[in-house]
Amino acid sequence: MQFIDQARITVRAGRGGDGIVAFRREKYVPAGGPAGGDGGNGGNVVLEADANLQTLLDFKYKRLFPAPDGRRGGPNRCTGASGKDLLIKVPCGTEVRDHTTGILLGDLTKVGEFLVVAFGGRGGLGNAHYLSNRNRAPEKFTEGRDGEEWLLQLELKLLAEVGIIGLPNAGKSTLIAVLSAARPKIADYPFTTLVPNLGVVCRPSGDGTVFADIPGLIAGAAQGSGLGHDFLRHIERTRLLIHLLDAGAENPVEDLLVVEKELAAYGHGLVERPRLLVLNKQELLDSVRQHELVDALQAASGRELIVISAAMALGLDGLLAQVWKELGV
Ligand SMILES: Nc1nc2c(ncn2[C@@H]2O[C@H](COP(=O)(O)OP(=O)(O)OP(=O)(O)O)[C@@H](O)[C@H]2O)c(=O)[nH]1
Ligand SMILES: [Mg+2]
Repeated sequence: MQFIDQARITVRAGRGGDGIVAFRREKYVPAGGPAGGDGGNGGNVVLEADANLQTLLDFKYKRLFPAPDGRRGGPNRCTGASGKDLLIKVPCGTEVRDHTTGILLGDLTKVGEFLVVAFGGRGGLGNAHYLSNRNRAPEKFTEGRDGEEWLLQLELKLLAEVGIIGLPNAGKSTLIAVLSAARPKIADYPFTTLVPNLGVVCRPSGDGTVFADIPGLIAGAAQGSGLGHDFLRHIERTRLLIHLLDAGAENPVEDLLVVEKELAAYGHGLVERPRLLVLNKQELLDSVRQHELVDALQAASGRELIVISAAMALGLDGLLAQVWKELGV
Protein backbone atom coordinates (compact mmCIF):
# COMPACT_ATOMS: atom_id res chain seq x y z
CA MET A 1 0.00 0.00 0.00
CA GLN A 2 1.21 3.43 -0.80
CA PHE A 3 0.20 6.66 0.75
CA ILE A 4 -1.22 8.92 -1.93
CA ASP A 5 0.02 12.30 -1.08
CA GLN A 6 1.17 13.17 -4.55
CA ALA A 7 -0.95 13.18 -7.63
CA ARG A 8 -0.61 14.20 -11.22
CA ILE A 9 -3.67 15.50 -12.98
CA THR A 10 -4.49 17.10 -16.28
CA VAL A 11 -6.74 20.10 -16.16
CA ARG A 12 -8.34 21.24 -19.35
CA ALA A 13 -10.33 24.44 -19.46
CA GLY A 14 -13.30 24.69 -21.80
CA ARG A 15 -12.97 25.82 -25.37
CA GLY A 16 -14.68 29.05 -26.28
CA GLY A 17 -17.80 28.69 -28.41
CA ASP A 18 -17.59 29.82 -32.04
CA GLY A 19 -19.13 33.03 -33.20
CA ILE A 20 -21.68 32.50 -35.93
CA VAL A 21 -22.80 34.06 -39.15
CA ALA A 22 -26.48 34.96 -39.18
CA PHE A 23 -28.64 37.74 -40.51
CA ARG A 24 -31.61 39.39 -39.06
CA ARG A 25 -34.71 38.14 -40.76
CA GLU A 26 -37.92 39.70 -39.77
CA LYS A 27 -41.07 40.63 -41.49
CA TYR A 28 -40.94 44.18 -42.79
CA VAL A 29 -37.23 44.49 -42.12
CA PRO A 30 -35.51 44.02 -45.42
CA ALA A 31 -31.80 43.46 -45.34
CA GLY A 32 -31.82 43.20 -41.58
CA GLY A 33 -28.08 43.08 -41.31
CA PRO A 34 -25.66 40.70 -39.64
CA ALA A 35 -26.84 39.33 -36.33
CA GLY A 36 -24.57 36.37 -35.59
CA GLY A 37 -23.86 36.16 -31.88
CA ASP A 38 -20.58 35.54 -30.11
CA GLY A 39 -19.60 32.24 -28.64
CA GLY A 40 -19.55 31.86 -24.87
CA ASN A 41 -16.26 31.59 -23.01
CA GLY A 42 -15.00 28.19 -21.99
CA GLY A 43 -15.16 27.27 -18.32
CA ASN A 44 -12.10 27.70 -16.11
CA VAL A 45 -10.70 24.97 -13.94
CA VAL A 46 -10.42 26.03 -10.32
CA LEU A 47 -8.88 24.24 -7.35
CA GLU A 48 -10.36 24.92 -3.95
CA ALA A 49 -9.15 23.90 -0.48
CA ASP A 50 -11.73 21.86 1.38
CA ALA A 51 -11.70 20.95 5.06
CA ASN A 52 -13.28 17.52 4.53
CA LEU A 53 -10.49 16.00 2.48
CA GLN A 54 -7.37 14.55 4.06
CA THR A 55 -5.66 12.88 1.13
CA LEU A 56 -5.21 13.11 -2.61
CA LEU A 57 -6.75 9.68 -2.98
CA ASP A 58 -9.52 11.04 -5.20
CA PHE A 59 -6.93 11.77 -7.83
CA LYS A 60 -5.57 8.30 -8.06
CA TYR A 61 -8.29 7.08 -10.38
CA LYS A 62 -9.58 10.24 -11.98
CA ARG A 63 -6.82 12.07 -13.78
CA LEU A 64 -8.42 14.27 -16.39
CA PHE A 65 -10.50 17.22 -15.36
CA PRO A 66 -12.15 18.98 -18.29
CA ALA A 67 -14.27 22.07 -17.78
CA PRO A 68 -17.25 22.50 -20.12
CA ASP A 69 -16.91 24.36 -23.39
CA GLY A 70 -18.65 27.60 -24.17
CA ARG A 71 -21.65 27.31 -26.49
CA ARG A 72 -21.85 28.67 -30.01
CA GLY A 73 -23.33 32.06 -30.54
CA GLY A 74 -26.95 32.23 -31.65
CA PRO A 75 -28.90 34.29 -34.12
CA ASN A 76 -30.21 37.70 -33.16
CA ARG A 77 -26.89 38.55 -31.57
CA CYS A 78 -27.37 35.99 -28.86
CA THR A 79 -24.15 35.20 -27.07
CA GLY A 80 -23.66 31.51 -26.39
CA ALA A 81 -23.68 30.34 -22.81
CA SER A 82 -20.32 30.28 -21.11
CA GLY A 83 -19.00 27.00 -19.82
CA LYS A 84 -19.33 26.70 -16.05
CA ASP A 85 -16.14 26.69 -14.05
CA LEU A 86 -15.08 23.26 -12.92
CA LEU A 87 -14.38 23.31 -9.21
CA ILE A 88 -12.00 20.64 -7.94
CA LYS A 89 -11.80 20.16 -4.18
CA VAL A 90 -8.40 19.47 -2.73
CA PRO A 91 -7.31 19.01 0.88
CA CYS A 92 -5.95 21.96 2.80
CA GLY A 93 -2.19 22.09 2.43
CA THR A 94 -2.07 21.08 -1.22
CA GLU A 95 0.79 22.53 -3.20
CA VAL A 96 0.18 22.91 -6.90
CA ARG A 97 3.01 22.84 -9.40
CA ASP A 98 3.30 22.85 -13.12
CA HIS A 99 4.50 19.33 -13.73
CA THR A 100 6.73 20.16 -16.67
CA THR A 101 8.64 23.06 -15.16
CA GLY A 102 8.15 22.31 -11.48
CA ILE A 103 7.13 25.92 -10.92
CA LEU A 104 4.96 26.45 -7.87
CA LEU A 105 1.60 27.81 -8.95
CA GLY A 106 0.05 28.01 -5.53
CA ASP A 107 -0.28 26.61 -2.07
CA LEU A 108 -3.82 26.08 -0.85
CA THR A 109 -3.52 26.14 2.89
CA LYS A 110 -6.75 27.68 4.17
CA VAL A 111 -10.28 26.40 3.73
CA GLY A 112 -11.94 28.13 0.81
CA GLU A 113 -8.73 29.34 -0.77
CA PHE A 114 -8.84 28.82 -4.51
CA LEU A 115 -6.60 28.94 -7.52
CA VAL A 116 -7.58 29.17 -11.19
CA VAL A 117 -5.31 26.60 -12.80
CA ALA A 118 -6.58 26.72 -16.39
CA PHE A 119 -8.36 29.56 -18.08
CA GLY A 120 -11.17 28.89 -20.48
CA GLY A 121 -10.81 29.94 -24.11
CA ARG A 122 -12.50 33.15 -25.21
CA GLY A 123 -15.61 32.76 -27.29
CA GLY A 124 -15.35 33.69 -30.96
CA LEU A 125 -17.01 36.74 -32.44
CA GLY A 126 -20.18 36.54 -34.49
CA ASN A 127 -20.54 38.33 -37.76
CA ALA A 128 -22.48 41.16 -36.10
CA HIS A 129 -19.06 42.46 -35.05
CA TYR A 130 -17.88 42.84 -38.58
CA LEU A 131 -20.52 45.19 -39.88
CA SER A 132 -18.88 48.14 -41.57
CA ASN A 133 -19.82 50.74 -44.13
CA ARG A 134 -18.02 48.82 -46.81
CA ASN A 135 -19.44 45.48 -45.91
CA ARG A 136 -23.08 45.52 -44.95
CA ALA A 137 -23.38 41.75 -45.02
CA PRO A 138 -20.20 40.32 -43.55
CA GLU A 139 -19.75 36.57 -43.60
CA LYS A 140 -16.86 36.77 -41.22
CA PHE A 141 -16.77 35.24 -37.74
CA THR A 142 -14.08 33.86 -35.49
CA GLU A 143 -13.79 30.51 -33.84
CA GLY A 144 -13.61 30.08 -30.13
CA ARG A 145 -10.16 29.64 -28.66
CA ASP A 146 -9.01 26.47 -27.02
CA GLY A 147 -8.95 26.49 -23.24
CA GLU A 148 -5.65 26.08 -21.45
CA GLU A 149 -4.49 22.61 -20.64
CA TRP A 150 -1.89 21.84 -18.01
CA LEU A 151 -0.38 18.84 -16.39
CA LEU A 152 -0.26 19.60 -12.69
CA GLN A 153 1.60 18.01 -9.85
CA LEU A 154 -0.30 18.10 -6.58
CA GLU A 155 1.55 17.52 -3.39
CA LEU A 156 0.08 17.30 0.06
CA LYS A 157 2.08 17.74 3.18
CA LEU A 158 -0.01 16.55 6.04
CA LEU A 159 -1.11 19.38 8.22
CA ALA A 160 -0.58 17.73 11.55
CA GLU A 161 0.48 19.95 14.39
CA VAL A 162 2.20 17.20 16.33
CA GLY A 163 4.37 14.51 14.77
CA ILE A 164 5.22 11.30 16.61
CA ILE A 165 8.59 10.01 15.49
CA GLY A 166 10.97 7.31 16.56
CA LEU A 167 12.55 4.05 15.53
CA PRO A 168 10.35 1.23 14.27
CA ASN A 169 8.51 -0.60 17.04
CA ALA A 170 8.82 2.22 19.58
CA GLY A 171 5.05 2.26 20.05
CA LYS A 172 4.13 5.31 17.96
CA SER A 173 0.98 3.76 16.57
CA THR A 174 -0.01 2.48 20.00
CA LEU A 175 0.35 6.01 21.33
CA ILE A 176 -1.83 7.64 18.68
CA ALA A 177 -4.38 4.88 19.19
CA VAL A 178 -4.70 5.58 22.92
CA LEU A 179 -4.78 9.33 22.45
CA SER A 180 -7.19 9.57 19.55
CA ALA A 181 -9.85 7.68 17.65
CA ALA A 182 -7.29 6.58 15.07
CA ARG A 183 -6.97 2.79 14.85
CA PRO A 184 -3.72 2.08 13.05
CA LYS A 185 -2.23 -1.35 12.79
CA ILE A 186 -0.04 -2.24 15.75
CA ALA A 187 2.34 -5.17 15.81
CA ASP A 188 5.58 -6.29 17.39
CA TYR A 189 7.66 -6.08 14.27
CA PRO A 190 9.31 -3.07 12.65
CA PHE A 191 7.70 -1.13 9.79
CA THR A 192 4.18 -2.00 10.74
CA THR A 193 3.19 1.51 9.80
CA LEU A 194 3.79 2.19 6.14
CA VAL A 195 1.85 5.41 5.82
CA PRO A 196 1.33 8.19 8.32
CA ASN A 197 -1.78 7.88 10.45
CA LEU A 198 -3.59 10.97 11.54
CA GLY A 199 -5.54 11.21 14.74
CA VAL A 200 -7.38 14.07 16.33
CA VAL A 201 -6.68 14.55 20.02
CA CYS A 202 -9.03 16.67 22.11
CA ARG A 203 -7.52 19.74 23.66
CA PRO A 204 -8.62 20.99 27.06
CA SER A 205 -10.61 23.67 25.23
CA GLY A 206 -12.56 20.96 23.39
CA ASP A 207 -11.06 21.77 20.05
CA GLY A 208 -8.95 19.16 18.29
CA THR A 209 -5.28 18.94 17.39
CA VAL A 210 -4.06 16.64 14.63
CA PHE A 211 -1.32 14.22 15.60
CA ALA A 212 0.53 12.19 13.00
CA ASP A 213 2.05 8.79 13.63
CA ILE A 214 4.97 8.65 11.23
CA PRO A 215 6.46 5.37 9.97
CA GLY A 216 9.59 4.36 11.80
CA LEU A 217 12.82 6.16 11.01
CA ILE A 218 16.06 4.26 10.71
CA ALA A 219 19.67 5.26 10.29
CA GLY A 220 20.11 6.79 6.86
CA ALA A 221 16.47 7.87 6.64
CA ALA A 222 17.42 11.40 5.64
CA GLN A 223 19.30 9.94 2.66
CA GLY A 224 16.33 7.82 1.70
CA SER A 225 16.86 4.58 3.60
CA GLY A 226 13.74 2.75 4.68
CA LEU A 227 10.59 4.75 4.44
CA GLY A 228 12.07 7.65 6.27
CA HIS A 229 12.72 10.39 3.76
CA ASP A 230 9.25 10.39 2.32
CA PHE A 231 7.82 10.78 5.75
CA LEU A 232 10.22 13.31 7.09
CA ARG A 233 8.60 15.54 4.49
CA HIS A 234 5.30 15.13 6.29
CA ILE A 235 6.61 16.43 9.55
CA GLU A 236 8.07 19.57 8.04
CA ARG A 237 4.94 21.44 8.91
CA THR A 238 4.30 20.13 12.38
CA ARG A 239 4.81 22.52 15.25
CA LEU A 240 5.92 19.96 17.76
CA LEU A 241 7.58 16.57 17.61
CA ILE A 242 7.19 13.75 20.08
CA HIS A 243 10.27 11.59 19.92
CA LEU A 244 9.29 8.21 21.28
CA LEU A 245 11.87 5.82 22.67
CA ASP A 246 11.42 2.13 23.40
CA ALA A 247 12.39 1.31 26.98
CA GLY A 248 12.51 -2.35 26.01
CA ALA A 249 15.16 -1.78 23.37
CA GLU A 250 18.70 -2.97 23.83
CA ASN A 251 20.20 0.49 23.89
CA PRO A 252 17.74 3.37 24.09
CA VAL A 253 20.52 5.95 24.29
CA GLU A 254 21.90 4.82 20.97
CA ASP A 255 18.38 4.82 19.53
CA LEU A 256 17.97 8.40 20.66
CA LEU A 257 21.11 9.44 18.85
CA VAL A 258 20.14 7.67 15.63
CA VAL A 259 16.94 9.64 15.32
CA GLU A 260 18.54 12.91 16.41
CA LYS A 261 21.14 12.43 13.72
CA GLU A 262 18.52 11.83 11.04
CA LEU A 263 16.64 14.96 12.00
CA ALA A 264 19.80 16.98 11.74
CA ALA A 265 20.76 15.37 8.44
CA TYR A 266 17.36 16.05 6.92
CA GLY A 267 17.66 19.78 7.48
CA HIS A 268 14.63 21.98 6.79
CA GLY A 269 14.79 23.19 10.37
CA LEU A 270 13.60 19.91 11.85
CA VAL A 271 16.23 19.73 14.59
CA GLU A 272 15.17 23.13 15.86
CA ARG A 273 11.53 22.12 16.00
CA PRO A 274 10.22 21.96 19.58
CA ARG A 275 10.48 18.38 20.66
CA LEU A 276 9.40 16.27 23.59
CA LEU A 277 11.48 13.27 24.48
CA VAL A 278 9.29 10.43 25.66
CA LEU A 279 10.28 7.04 26.96
CA ASN A 280 7.61 4.43 26.25
CA LYS A 281 6.97 0.95 27.68
CA GLN A 282 7.71 2.08 31.21
CA GLU A 283 6.22 -1.06 32.75
CA LEU A 284 9.05 -3.11 31.29
CA LEU A 285 11.50 -1.38 33.62
CA ASP A 286 12.06 -1.92 37.29
CA SER A 287 12.60 1.26 39.25
CA VAL A 288 16.39 0.95 39.39
CA ARG A 289 16.71 0.45 35.66
CA GLN A 290 14.25 3.27 35.05
CA HIS A 291 16.36 5.68 37.11
CA GLU A 292 19.51 4.72 35.30
CA LEU A 293 17.92 4.99 31.91
CA VAL A 294 16.24 8.30 32.57
CA ASP A 295 19.53 9.76 33.80
CA ALA A 296 21.43 8.42 30.80
CA LEU A 297 18.86 9.70 28.31
CA GLN A 298 18.65 13.12 29.91
CA ALA A 299 22.41 13.40 29.94
CA ALA A 300 22.66 12.37 26.29
CA SER A 301 19.89 14.67 25.09
CA GLY A 302 20.05 17.58 27.49
CA ARG A 303 16.26 17.37 27.73
CA GLU A 304 13.70 16.49 30.34
CA LEU A 305 12.37 13.03 29.78
CA ILE A 306 8.70 12.13 29.98
CA VAL A 307 8.04 8.51 30.90
CA ILE A 308 4.90 6.75 29.75
CA SER A 309 3.40 3.42 28.89
CA ALA A 310 1.17 3.74 25.87
CA ALA A 311 -0.09 0.18 26.25
CA MET A 312 -0.97 0.59 29.93
CA ALA A 313 -2.12 4.20 29.48
CA LEU A 314 0.35 5.49 32.07
CA GLY A 315 1.68 9.04 32.07
CA LEU A 316 -0.51 10.18 29.21
CA ASP A 317 -2.06 13.12 31.04
CA GLY A 318 1.39 14.43 31.86
CA LEU A 319 2.47 14.02 28.27
CA LEU A 320 -0.56 15.85 26.92
CA ALA A 321 -0.14 18.64 29.45
CA GLN A 322 3.37 19.20 28.07
CA VAL A 323 2.05 19.08 24.51
CA TRP A 324 -0.57 21.76 25.17
CA LYS A 325 2.00 23.86 26.97
CA GLU A 326 4.40 23.68 24.03
CA LEU A 327 1.65 24.51 21.55
CA GLY A 328 0.34 27.31 23.74
CA VAL A 329 -3.25 26.07 23.67
N1 LIG B 1 5.13 -3.45 26.85
C1 LIG B 1 4.70 -2.47 26.07
N2 LIG B 1 4.58 -2.70 24.77
C2 LIG B 1 4.14 -1.67 24.00
C3 LIG B 1 3.84 -0.40 24.54
N3 LIG B 1 3.45 0.40 23.52
C4 LIG B 1 3.53 -0.35 22.41
N4 LIG B 1 3.94 -1.60 22.69
C5 LIG B 1 4.15 -2.73 21.77
O1 LIG B 1 5.21 -2.45 20.91
C6 LIG B 1 5.01 -3.02 19.63
C7 LIG B 1 5.13 -1.98 18.55
O2 LIG B 1 4.09 -1.04 18.68
P1 LIG B 1 3.63 -0.12 17.49
O3 LIG B 1 2.69 0.87 18.07
O4 LIG B 1 3.19 -0.93 16.34
O5 LIG B 1 5.02 0.58 17.16
P2 LIG B 1 5.37 1.65 16.05
O6 LIG B 1 6.34 2.59 16.65
O7 LIG B 1 4.14 2.21 15.49
O8 LIG B 1 6.14 0.73 15.01
P3 LIG B 1 6.33 0.93 13.43
O9 LIG B 1 5.00 1.27 12.88
O10 LIG B 1 6.82 -0.38 12.98
O11 LIG B 1 7.34 2.02 13.27
C8 LIG B 1 3.64 -3.67 19.69
O12 LIG B 1 3.77 -5.02 19.95
C9 LIG B 1 2.98 -2.94 20.84
O13 LIG B 1 1.97 -3.72 21.46
C10 LIG B 1 3.97 -0.21 25.94
O14 LIG B 1 3.70 0.85 26.50
N5 LIG B 1 4.42 -1.28 26.65
MG1 LIG C 1 3.39 2.06 13.70
